[in-house]
Amino acid sequence: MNLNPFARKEAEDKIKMEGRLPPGQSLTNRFPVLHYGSVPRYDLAKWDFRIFGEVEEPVRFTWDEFLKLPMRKVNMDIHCVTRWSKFDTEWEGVWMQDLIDQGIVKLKPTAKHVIEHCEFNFTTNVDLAHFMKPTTLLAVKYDGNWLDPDHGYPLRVVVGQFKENKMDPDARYFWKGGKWLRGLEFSRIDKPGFWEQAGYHNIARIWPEERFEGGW
Ligand SMILES: Nc1nc2c(c(=O)[nH]1)N[C@H]1C(S)=C(S)[C@@H](COP(=O)(O)O)O[C@H]1N2
Ligand SMILES: [Mo]
Repeated sequence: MNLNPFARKEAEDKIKMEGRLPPGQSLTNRFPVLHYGSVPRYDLAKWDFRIFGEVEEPVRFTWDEFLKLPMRKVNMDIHCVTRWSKFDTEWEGVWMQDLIDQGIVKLKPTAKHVIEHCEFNFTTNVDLAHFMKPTTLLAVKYDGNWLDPDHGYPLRVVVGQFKENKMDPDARYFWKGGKWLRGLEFSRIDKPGFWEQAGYHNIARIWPEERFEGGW
């Protein structure tokens, strides 16, 4: 931890010069915790994860089975609608496209939206095209360690953007990544989730500041 009071600002200025600081955001070196409700505790022997909806065959994974899926490491910038951004974060997990390429999941052509189903009936929704991007990961590790309970242990979705693809017009705010993920529903129709129903923007692109529906 750098204790120089100007260090945060200096780091932010550097990121800004690189064109990586979206409008209305500021850099944090911390990792804030944000969610509604309480943090679930798990017995991983009883945990499972399901993929259902517009798929040829619904699939269910135990924790051991999930860990045998192909894993990738990705480095991304993440941007929270509450105006903090965190740069060069490293995640490890499953990229949906790998499951499709390996025939583990077969989508029906009618699949157009993805609903992330989390513990306590929390959901969030993303269009299929965005969900399939390499910037959307089903993450089990952050910074080389298993996720903290607060940050979604044992599995969460992460949405971010690659620094090489700065100002990615399609990048989404971090709330589109559900913590404590238990299922993915591929759907014909869109189903606005918890924050979306509370007034947050349904699409939630960062660069045009799609924070709230109606732009308030
Ligand atoms: N299950 C669940 N996932 C959630 C939320 C939530 O309330 N419940 N909040 C979202 C919001 S608003 C944000 S900003 C991020 C925060 O992730 P973090 O706590 O790891 O920073 O998680 C998202 N995922
Ligand atoms: Mo958030």
